[in-house]
Amino acid sequence: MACPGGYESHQHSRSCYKAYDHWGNYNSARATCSSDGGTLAMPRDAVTNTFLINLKNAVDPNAAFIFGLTDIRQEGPCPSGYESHQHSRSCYKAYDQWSNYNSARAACTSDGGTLAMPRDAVTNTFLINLKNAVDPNAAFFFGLTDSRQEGRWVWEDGTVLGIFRQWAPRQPDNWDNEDCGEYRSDNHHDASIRNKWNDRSCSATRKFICQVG
Ligand SMILES: [Ca+2]
Ligand SMILES: [Ca+2]
Repeated sequence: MACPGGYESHQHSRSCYKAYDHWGNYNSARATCSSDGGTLAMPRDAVTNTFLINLKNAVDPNAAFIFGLTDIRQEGPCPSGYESHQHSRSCYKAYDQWSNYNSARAACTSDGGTLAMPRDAVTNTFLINLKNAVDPNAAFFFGLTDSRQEGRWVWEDGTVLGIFRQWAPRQPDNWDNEDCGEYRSDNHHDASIRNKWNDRSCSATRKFICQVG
């Protein structure tokens, strides 16, 4: 069986598996697997379970590893005004109102969510389309900040920014102490930075995108 790069083939379960040597929570791990074209691993029988145990232990015998079993309800209606996105299994809303980062975060919290976290290209594109339908001329905050430690970018759920990033050229530049992530507008006069990420002052006034689930 042909497997994607870094994955090992397992004949018994007719699947390919990879034990990732980096840290994530359940949702970010699920998103990583999804962007590989798969899912979190499902050890449905003893043979597969043993294979996965050996695989994870070869990568790190000291770490705990998440696999694909949950009692979270994975599908369901989104809150009012939110759009469902199957790939990331979350709901998103681009707010057509101006706010600084902390007030935007509070608005998302009161919806039961967080500022949106575009962790992969598919989700990033979805959010770009969502915000541009609301206002192609505005910049929008999303849930990424380096306010706790300069240069260490962390998503709103506390996980560290991974390989996927869509900064505009020469960003983040921390110009005048910028610690909060924004999307540049779709109609920015400089076409090379349209819809790209920029670090912006957290006290700046921007529109914003929330995520629930
Ligand atoms: Ca900064
Ligand atoms: Ca900047």
